[in-house]
Amino acid sequence: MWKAVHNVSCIVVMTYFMCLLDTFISASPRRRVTVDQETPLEDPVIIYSLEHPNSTLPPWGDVPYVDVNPSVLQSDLKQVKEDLVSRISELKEDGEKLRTSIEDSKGATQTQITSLKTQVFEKMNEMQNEVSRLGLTVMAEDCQDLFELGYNATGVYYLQKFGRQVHCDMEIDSGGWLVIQRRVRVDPQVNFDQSWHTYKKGFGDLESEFWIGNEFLHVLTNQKAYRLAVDMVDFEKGAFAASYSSFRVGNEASFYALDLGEFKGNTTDAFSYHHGRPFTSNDRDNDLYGAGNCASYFSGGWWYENCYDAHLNGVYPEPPDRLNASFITWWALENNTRVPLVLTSVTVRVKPSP
Ligand SMILES: *[C@@H]1O[C@H](CO)[C@@H](O)[C@H](O)[C@H]1NC(C)=O
Ligand SMILES: *[C@@H]1O[C@H](CO)[C@@H](O)[C@H](O)[C@H]1NC(C)=O
Ligand SMILES: *[C@@H]1O[C@H](CO)[C@@H](O)[C@H](O)[C@H]1NC(C)=O
Ligand SMILES: *[C@@H]1O[C@H](CO)[C@@H](O)[C@H](O)[C@H]1NC(C)=O
Ligand SMILES: *[C@@H]1O[C@H](CO)[C@@H](O)[C@H](O)[C@H]1NC(C)=O
Ligand SMILES: [Ca+2]
Repeated sequence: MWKAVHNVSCIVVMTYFMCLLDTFISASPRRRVTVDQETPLEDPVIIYSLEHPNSTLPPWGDVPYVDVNPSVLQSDLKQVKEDLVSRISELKEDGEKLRTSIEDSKGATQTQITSLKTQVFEKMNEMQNEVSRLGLTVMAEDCQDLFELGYNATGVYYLQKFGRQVHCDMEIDSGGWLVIQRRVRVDPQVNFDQSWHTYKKGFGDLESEFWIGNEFLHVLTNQKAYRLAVDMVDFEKGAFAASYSSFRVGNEASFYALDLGEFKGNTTDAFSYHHGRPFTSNDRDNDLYGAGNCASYFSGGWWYENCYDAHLNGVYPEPPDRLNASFITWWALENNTRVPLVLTSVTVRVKPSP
């Protein structure tokens, strides 16, 4: 009897699962989804092999971005979908038989029937929740997706789509923020005077100071529209905030060119000076400074022009002063005079545009 009841609930759950598959196929040709063709289609839960955020985390920095051949993925999903269609029509027949046999059963009391109905609905809800959770886990593209799944703790998560870890801030400004750069006082400080290759792949420690990596920035900010926020603390003047309505990083052929939207904040719009600029590192001079390389001159890779108004990858100011132009700096205005903010704390974070 229970098997039959279970099958009825499967009809509903399978139909729901079909919708999820439709979403994958129409909206997401580039997702990294592991399809297990060998597994019998009894239970939608095992069609995808999933990694829990806590499971064997690959070492930070060494994991290459995994690109998926969209046509292979599409055809795998088509096969799964066809199998599901035939499985669902089988289940519909089973369900019809069950309905007939329940109508025919003379012995069942009203209480027994009510209890049976309750069980069916409970099972349905349970499985729908599970399928919905799995669907979204497979699709998680950033911290906002994880946040919507109920992961509400700030910390390091594994994003299966990219085969890498990210640091998510789930508290500030409604949560769902993916941190792309952070500067804090640690011992020893992370060295931000790095090569093109190191900036490309990212470096540092996701729990303290890091640069997330230019290649990841490019891929991330081209999967959907993002906005950017910068939290900073000057060593004497306290906290300031800057945000930009959009943020996108070009591919390596463009030297990871920076595309910034409109500024908001309680400091000056220093970052816009770098809008449209390619990235420069100590071994790749793409800046507009004729006499040398800004990254070598001021230390740290950045979207330099000639050279900077914002310089968040500079040397950690220890001890801080306002005279050393290699320090982490954001040029502000005070009484119409340009003043460098010298920063002892910076967080740069992104979140999908509303
Ligand atoms: C995940 O890892 C964190 C930190 O190591 C731990 O506190 C937590 O209990 C783990 N959660 C699960 C579900 O394993
Ligand atoms: C985070 O999620 C847990 C478990 O779902 C919940 O108990 C808790 O209230 C949530 N915390 C916040 C701040 O929303
Ligand atoms: C700027 O805004 C941030 C974030 O709201 C706030 O913490 C900070 O105190 C503000 N600073 C000034 C100088 O108003
Ligand atoms: C600025 O700071 C860096 C790192 O501490 C140091 O190497 C450099 O000599 C300083 N420059 C000046 C002009 O003080
Ligand atoms: C700006 O003006 C205020 C008020 O007159 C003064 O306290 C402050 O020192 C000035 N700041 C600068 C950088 O001159
Ligand atoms: Ca130059």
